[in-house]
Formats: sequence, structure tokens, C-alpha cells
Amino acid sequence: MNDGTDQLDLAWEKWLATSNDVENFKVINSVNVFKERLRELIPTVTDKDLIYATLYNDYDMFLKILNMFDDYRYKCMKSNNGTTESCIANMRLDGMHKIENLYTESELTDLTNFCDVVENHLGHNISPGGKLHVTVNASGQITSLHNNKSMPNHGELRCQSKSLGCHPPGVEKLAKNLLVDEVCKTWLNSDKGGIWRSTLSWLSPAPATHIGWHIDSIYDVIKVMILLTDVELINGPMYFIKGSHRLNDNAVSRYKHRIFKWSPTESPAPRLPENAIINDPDPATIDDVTPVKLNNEELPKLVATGKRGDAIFFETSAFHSGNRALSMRKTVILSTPTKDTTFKNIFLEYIGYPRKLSDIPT
Ligand SMILES: O=C(O)CCC(=O)C(=O)O
Ligand SMILES: [Fe+2]
Repeated sequence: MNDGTDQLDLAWEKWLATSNDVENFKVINSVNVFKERLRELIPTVTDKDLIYATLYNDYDMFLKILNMFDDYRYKCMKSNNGTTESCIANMRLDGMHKIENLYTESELTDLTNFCDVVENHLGHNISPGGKLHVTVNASGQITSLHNNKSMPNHGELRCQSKSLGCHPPGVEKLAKNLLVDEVCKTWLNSDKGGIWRSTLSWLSPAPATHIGWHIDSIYDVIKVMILLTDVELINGPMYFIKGSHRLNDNAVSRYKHRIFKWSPTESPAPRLPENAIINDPDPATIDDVTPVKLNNEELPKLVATGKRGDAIFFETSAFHSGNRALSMRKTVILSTPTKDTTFKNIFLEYIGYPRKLSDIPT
């Protein structure tokens, strides 16, 4: 199969040689046109099965096709804003980028007030880990707050918009930040890439990591982690394998192909086997320099430390992990939708990913 981006380059060069009209070089950049093409090119269930089986059985093709979608998207990304541009450049290279001091104290006030209410109400019941259940009456006042403590060995209490049915107070305002909006939309090359879900989290000291090495899914999703406390090595910063959003024919991409094959469901997030990465530090030995060792390959890591008000963007199809904390870490993580955003996501959904094992053609 041809690599579509080579073809795009050739077409571009030919166009330049014969026309001065750079603005009118037409590439598909519309979700609806792309969907129409998919229906024309892959019209039947048998065609979809064939493509699914190829991606399933052929590791090289899996890499080539997923990377082709990224390369094409990277070429189409446009932004008029210098800060967005440099953020996107680092996202392409590393899969993660921090913007310092993105939020002012006054912008953080509403969410901080909500955090104070929760903390004052729960007291020592802020830990161990679990889900925060909130009930609200008709006039929007909180009538009960409860930690279900469903993760007794973990330190993370989560308040998810998914279970709440709305964003926690103050989050919507943070999500409306113009830079966040522009970075997410530029990264996905989609005007549908607005903020979809949020997770507010309190990470307290605990015997186990709240989440080990994983990718959120094969789909493209950008998250922005807003730090509500300073996060240093001792309060559980996220680890991230630099560049692991790309498939570079290394241990990362071999695992991603296995995840594509053997983790058909999206929840819980596809994890690496416990012993795959010999690097699950406790807060006393955590560092920001030692590479991650995956199957004897050394991979550079990034560490999501920063100050209150900083925002850390990361692509969630890269490998990342939680860490344990020696003192409280508070963050809110906003995420974009998978549906109707990148062409890769639309393609994967179109061929029926993720499929149950019984629905995978061989
Ligand atoms: O809380 C963390 O450090 C990890 C967060 C994470 O895995 C995610 O939001 O996808
Ligand atoms: Fe994650």
C-alpha cells in the first residue's frame, strides 16, 4: 500500500511546479468529505473486516497506517498564534507540553472554593481513593458529598464529570480559556475538539499507585492537566514516555499493536503488564532523569511537575503513569472527545474499533 503522505508531497510539488495558486491546493480537510470517501472506498462489511484483519495481523501495516494519519494531520495543522504554534510543535515531537502560569488566582477561585467545600466536609475521609458522589438540589446547592472509598490501597479521590453529569463548579470557566481551546482544536485539526469531560482529583499518600503505565486508548485524545497545587517529585507527578504517541517501531509500538489486538474495550485504560516496565518508583526514589526501561529498551521520560496555575497538555495515546504522593496533589484534567475529531479516530470507528474478540475476522 502506498504511503498517503508521500503522495501528498508529490501532488504538492507537482502543483507548485505548475501553479502559483498555493491557496487553492485542495486536500481533504473536512470531516464530512472524509466520511463520504470512507463510505465510497470501504463500502461493505466485508471490506471493513478485511481492513480490520490486516491491521490485526500485520504489525508493519498497523504502524504505517496510524502514522500516515498522524503525518497527514500534522501537515494540515494551522495556527495563527505563536504560543499555540510552539505548544503544537512540542506536542508533535514529545506528545506533551507545559504552559506555565496559564491561569490566574482569580480564574482558579470558583474551582478552589469547590475543593475547599469538599475538603472541609470530608475531613480525613478525603482518602483512601475512590469516587466522589455529589448530590445537588433543584436550586443547584450541594446536599450531600461522599467518598465511596472504592480503592482502599490507592490515594486518588476522583470527581468525574462523566458520573456527575456536569463539570464541577468552576471547570467550565477554565475550559473556555482561549489558548486551551485553540491548542486542542489545532492538535486534533478539528473544530469539534472542544473540552468534553473533566476529572478533578485529590491524590493523597497511599501504599499503591492509583494508575500504572497505560495508554488511555489508541484513539487520538488530548488532555490538559491543570495543576491546582504545586506538583513536585514528592507529590505524585505523572510520568510520560517522551514521543510515545508516535509509532517508531520500538517496544512502545509493539505494545500498542498488542493493545489494539487484545484490549478491545476502552475501559479500564489498556495497561502494560505489571513487570513490563521496571520503573514504578515510590515517592522516595522518584526522579526526573532516569529513562524508562521497557523490554530492555531505554526510553526518555517526561515528568509532569509544575506550579499551581500551570497547564500540561498531553496526548493520551502515549504511555503515561500515575505515581504515589507523599503530600496532597490536586489537579483537574480536561479531555477532548474521540468522536468526529481526527480522521484516524473516524477511520477506526468506521471499521468498528474496538471489536469484541468474537467479531475479529482472521
Ligand atoms: O493522575 C495521573 O497522574 C495520571 C492521569 C492519567 O492517566 C490520565 O488522566 O489519563
Ligand atoms: Fe491516562
